[in-house]
Formats: sequence, structure tokens, C-alpha cells
Amino acid sequence: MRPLAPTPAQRNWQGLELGIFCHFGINTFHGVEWSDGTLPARSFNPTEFDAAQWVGSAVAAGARYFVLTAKHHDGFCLWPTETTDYSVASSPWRDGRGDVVAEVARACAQASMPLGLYLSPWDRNAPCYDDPPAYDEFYLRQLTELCTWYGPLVELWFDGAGSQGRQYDWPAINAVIAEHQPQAMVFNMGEATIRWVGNEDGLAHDPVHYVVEETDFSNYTEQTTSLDRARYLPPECDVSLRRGWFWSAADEPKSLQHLLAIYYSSVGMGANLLLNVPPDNRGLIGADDQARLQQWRAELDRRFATPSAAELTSDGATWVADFGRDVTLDHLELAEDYSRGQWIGAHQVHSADQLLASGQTVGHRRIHTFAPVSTDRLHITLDDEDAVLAAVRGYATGGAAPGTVGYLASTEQPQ
Ligand code: FUL
Repeated sequence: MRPLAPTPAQRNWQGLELGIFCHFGINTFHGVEWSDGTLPARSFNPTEFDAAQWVGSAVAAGARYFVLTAKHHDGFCLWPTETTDYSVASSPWRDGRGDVVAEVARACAQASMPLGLYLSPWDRNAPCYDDPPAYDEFYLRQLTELCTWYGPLVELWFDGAGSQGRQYDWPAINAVIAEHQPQAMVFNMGEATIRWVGNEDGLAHDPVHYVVEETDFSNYTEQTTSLDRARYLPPECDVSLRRGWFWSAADEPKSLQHLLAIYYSSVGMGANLLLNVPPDNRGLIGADDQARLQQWRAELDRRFATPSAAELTSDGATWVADFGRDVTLDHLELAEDYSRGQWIGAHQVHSADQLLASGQTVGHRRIHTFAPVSTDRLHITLDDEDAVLAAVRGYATGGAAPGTVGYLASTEQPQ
């Protein structure tokens, strides 16, 4: 049977590979992960706020999209919404005339960085939250403001946390998106076009299916969402550079080795990676975080910036990747042409009689590592003769290891 194929917008989004997630809000000023909607708006005061610095850090990290928490579960809005006073308009920042979403949107536009917005369905401040029809209307007004005030959006991020068992008016939500931001990817809820990978550690596991019949709901429940039919929903791996999603003075960035492991297990596994980099209470990305991101980017560039490209020929399911000369390789990247859907369910890579690598998914990009070999060609066997390899690239990294996952993010529910 022919697999389901991506829409052009889904393919475009998969091609972005790496995004920066930005958790910033009232919690940033109290060193907490979740707050209950009662922290005073007057505590929001990022005196050195600089959206260009945030987006510049994302550019330097090699990210190709940027997703901002316009409203987290506490209900505090980073834009001067007309729906509630619990927003930047009630804060001392810019004398209550500031708009974080607008400044980030401007910085993104200047850097040609696609912008996405996170709007938490769960709202612990809105008095109408316990009245579903009233809250649905309130939420639709917030979503409409975000979809109409800030230019094109690449992604709308709907977080299931706190919403187990709650129904929102998804048909109406989808209609707002369809009317104002039809090209935006919809993350994991409603009429989703992309899905959560199922953990907050940034790790995809082989096989990584682009077509699924159910999705995981959130980190705080075993609940899954059964879809009405199989859908093309490529995964996004979200994880924080730090232990927490929001900045806290006591936290610190993950090690380089850990971040490299995340990259190999997300982008290197055919999924997108959305790496959270939380600005601090000055409104800046701190020096340690910037330094770690730069170190990570430099090491990825060192490993992957100079590929040996191969010419590909195929005889049904067996492909020859011809490098045209002897090359020494210790990393290999395979790419599937998934414009007609994901066909490859298994693959093996041989150099002469030696099995170098094997696995299931190839997808957008699959990275393998192995002990160095010298060869002028590789043989790649796929499990389907209608599958098409788009590219094979070899790298000599000097035997660099994928990295190790030193710390798995806590799955405990913050209060
Ligand atoms: C979770 C939320 O509860 C966290 O605070 C964070 O926003 C993360 C991306 O999703 O489930």
C-alpha cells in the first residue's frame, strides 16, 4: 500500500530540522517551572530585554525556527491581549507598553527566522477556565490575536499538560488557524500536522514513523490520543538546554556530550529537534548557555560541514553509493526521498562484505557511526524496491562518538 505523503508545508517544516524553543514568562522572575496564575504581573520586569540577542543566539546555533511561549499554564500573556489584564500590559516593563511577542516577531523577521507560538490551553489564571464554553471563546480570542497581529507563523504549539480529560473546541480552533495561518504546523492537538515524540528528553527511537494512528498526549499522563485515521504526522523532539524549561539561577546547561547525543537521536533519527533555551530574568540568554550552544554548533560543524558526496545508482532495492575515490569514513548520513511518503522500513549498509550499519527508519536524515573504514563505495540494501534514497554523505570525524545522555530530564510534575 502507498504510504501517506507529506503536504508541502510539512516537508518544508521537516527541512527546517532544528528549532529553538523559548520558555519565558512570569515564572522566569520566580525561578519556578509552573505557577498557579497568582504571581503578580508587577514581578515581570526584564530590564535588559533584547529579543535580537535571543534570535541571534538561535541563528548562531544553526536553528531554522523559533518557538516562543506566548502564554504558559499560569495564563500570563507576553503580549498586550485584550482578553485579560494578566499580561505584560500590567507589568512595569516598558511602562506597561511593551509586547514581547511583537519584539520577538520583529527580531525573527529581521533574521529571516520563521516564528512559532505556544499558547497553553490549560490556563490557571483565567476565571472562566471552569466554564468550558466561556473559556473556549476566551481562548479563541487569544489565538486570533496571535494569528493576526504578528505576521506569518510556522508553528502553533498546543501543550497537553494539565488538559487531561478536558475537551476544547478544536473545530473552532482549527477554523481560526485555517483562516489566518493555514501554513502553520499544528503541534499534537486538534487537527495536528506534527506530533510530539513522546518524551521531553529530545530522543526519537528507531523506528520513527511519520504516519501514525495515535499520538502521546503529554509528559504527565499515559493517555494517548487515537486518531480517526492514520495521518502523516512527523515528530518533533522537545528538550531543554537546562534541566528546567524556565530559567532559574540554580540551573545550568547540559553537557556538550549530552547535547550531541540528543542531536544524533533526534535530527540524526529523521525527527525535528526543538531545543529550549530559556532567557534569564534580565531578558537575556546567559553567557553559559550561549557558550554551550556555540560549542555544540562548532562541534556539529566540525563533524558534518565537509561531507564526501556519493553518486547513487540503484538496482531495485540495492543501492550503490559511489564516492569516486577512496575515502575514509566513520559517519554516514542517509536521506530518503519522502516526498511520496516514508517507504523505507529497514536498511543495511555494507562496505564490501562488512556490515557497517543497519536500522529501520531513514526518513529526512539518518546518521550512523562506525569504526573508520576506507572505501570508494558502499552498498545499501532497502526493504522496499519502490523506496528512493535521496542522498548518501560520508564523513571523517576522527572517530567522534555520538555523545552520551548524562541526565534524563525529570518527568515529575511541577506544582
Ligand atoms: C510540558 C509543560 O508542562 C512544561 O512546562 C513545558 O512547557 C513543556 C514543553 O511541556 O509538558
